[in-house]
Amino acid sequence: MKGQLTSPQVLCSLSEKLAQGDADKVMELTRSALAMGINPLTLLNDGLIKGMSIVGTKFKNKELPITEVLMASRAMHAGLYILKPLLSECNILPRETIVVGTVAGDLHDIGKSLVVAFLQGAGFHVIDIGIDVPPEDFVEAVKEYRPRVLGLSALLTTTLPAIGDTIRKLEEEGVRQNILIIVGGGPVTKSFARSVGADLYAPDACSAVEKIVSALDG
Ligand code: B1M
Repeated sequence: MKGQLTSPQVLCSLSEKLAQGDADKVMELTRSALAMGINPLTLLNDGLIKGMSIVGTKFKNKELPITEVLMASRAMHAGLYILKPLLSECNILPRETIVVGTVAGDLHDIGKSLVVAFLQGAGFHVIDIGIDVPPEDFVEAVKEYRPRVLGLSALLTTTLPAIGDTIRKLEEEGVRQNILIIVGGGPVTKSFARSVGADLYAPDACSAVEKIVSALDG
């Protein structure tokens, strides 16, 4: 039938358009797929999340510039905007909650936002608490949102100590033990992560998803 896509073709097209950062097309295809009777969870997993994982792999292999990753993230949000109410109606809850922020004194946002986009792309419920976040605010966020994972980002050598300060504050306030802490950002290394008592370290946004998924599933 001319012009009519089958369900697998719509899903394939959806992940392709998402990877290309075409938000309008993603919205259109999401609506058509729903009209065809495709289940919202199938659309999320086999359309949006699949598209974002293609982007993640290309970005990791340095085959895709940041600008295009951010466009893909925008397209992901466009699709999620339509799907979210339907997913919550079906009681389909996202994966674990993750709180992410850039530590005190640090205004760098882009890397952290990519981490957030990829985590959302992998189906996590992510609460981005922003930049220049003091240890007390991380503690408050952990108390309020009760995340399974906390992500700390730092881009400056001078703000690295704030990662350690934050972890100490979480310990002092008795909210450290039930969360996995992942750290990352330019000057952060695996040995630094270990030295401040973080559970996980990721050098890039895509590895952050892989590390978290394997720590939670493993
Ligand atoms: Co700034 N800056 N900056 N800056 N800046 C750097 C980081 C710097 C390396 C530039 C340089 O000198 N070559 C340098 C830091 C040197 C150091 O300390 N080692 C630097 C400096 C010195 C400064 C200022 C002090 C400059 C000044 O005022 N004299 C100042 C500090 C302000 C502050 O924070 N208090 C400053 C300011 C700024 C701007 C505001 C102008 C702007 C930020 C705008 C914004 O974010 N909205 C800015 C920018 C853009 C940069 C560069 C050019 C780009 C950073 C970036 O977005 N990279 C940067 C130089 C560079 O990196 N080439 C630089 C792209 C991004 C995708 O990568 O953030 O590394 P990145 O994130 C990666 C990984 O690190 C990892 O995944 C991401 C994606 O794969 N990752 C995580 C990050 N967080 C993670 C968390 C995780 C896991 C992985 O788990 C939770």
